Amino acid sequence: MKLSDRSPLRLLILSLLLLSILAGCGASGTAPAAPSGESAAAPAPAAPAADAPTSERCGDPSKLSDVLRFFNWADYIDEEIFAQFEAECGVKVTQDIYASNEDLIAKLQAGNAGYDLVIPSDYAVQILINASLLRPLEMANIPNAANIDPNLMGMYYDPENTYSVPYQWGTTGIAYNTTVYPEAPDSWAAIFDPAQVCEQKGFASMLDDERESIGAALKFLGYSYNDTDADHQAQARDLLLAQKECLAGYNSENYIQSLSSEEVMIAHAWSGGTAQARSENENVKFFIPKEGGTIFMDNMSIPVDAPNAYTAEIFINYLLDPQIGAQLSNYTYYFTPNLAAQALLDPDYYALLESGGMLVDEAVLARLEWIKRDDQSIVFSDTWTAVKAR
Ligand code: SPD
Repeated sequence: MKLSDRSPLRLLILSLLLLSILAGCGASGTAPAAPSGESAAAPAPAAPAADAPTSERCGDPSKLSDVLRFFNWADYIDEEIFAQFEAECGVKVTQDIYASNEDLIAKLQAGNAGYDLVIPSDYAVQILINASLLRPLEMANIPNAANIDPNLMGMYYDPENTYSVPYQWGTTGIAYNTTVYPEAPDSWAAIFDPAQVCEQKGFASMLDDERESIGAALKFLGYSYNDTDADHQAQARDLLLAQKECLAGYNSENYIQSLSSEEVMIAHAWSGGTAQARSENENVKFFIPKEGGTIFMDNMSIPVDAPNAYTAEIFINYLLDPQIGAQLSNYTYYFTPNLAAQALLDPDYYALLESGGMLVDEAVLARLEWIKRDDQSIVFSDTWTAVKAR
């Protein structure tokens, strides 16, 4: 059976996978009650002006701001959605880009960033909650949260979804160009073994992301992505320093373009980004190394000092609409947590992921690990500073 078929069996397999993922993530398994769908307990709005938005998807127009400031990862939304939201609700969305969770966390820690909506990954949600940097979501303003797969609510990092709702999920592994690798590689050795990576000197890149890149080195060495042992961190540092001699660079923001233009032939990469490159260049494929890769859930959250929290909740609700949710994943090629959107994905969405090696079956799932934080995780920053400094 082709996984690209929209058969009940495929949907069952995906559901089972999601249940396994949930178990791996330590979710509570108790999804919060579905939102009521009622509008916010606010005074009845005055009659709208002639040019005011009338769509139900815009909430209470009298409470919307003119502008919404969105802080997001690169290539992680179809910008047409901004134009559609502006046409429908009269709110202009502006977007700035960050390269890693650590960059996002630093920006919010500095204060007064002015952002209304951010997209932290699983462990970063936990860090931001612990630092009191997120604002509780008013779920009455987000009735489309009922479209989210209940198995993906209540994850370990925010058990009641007080501060976050899922946006997109995916995996981290290696992207490669089949013209250089007619035999698909299967190990991190392709990018960490000096003999192999230096054969592609100047044509290989790593993600500019301390938890992902140090974690990948740790995994190649036989350790966990989350290993903070000083000796293991030193081994990972030395491996990354040796590899650095032969890299084109660290790149989280342009690796998609570098892969599709063939400036880079092998890259540490995220699944959806690699699929975006494959949609431009069919020589680009992806694999999860036999030693293991990561799985992640990225989430929508509102900073505690967001100037326009209500508008952010209305935009979150808009993104969770079935049609908009499908438009989002048709563009990003990441997996949607929106059950109502899944049936609306383009016919070639799963076909591209399947032929490109991005689908997650049970064998792949067994090799995936969540990046997590604990009180020792600061050592990753020290190791990363040592790697980047040289
Ligand atoms: N281009 C968007 C990439 C989003 C990746 N976020 C996940 C990071 C997991 N560590």
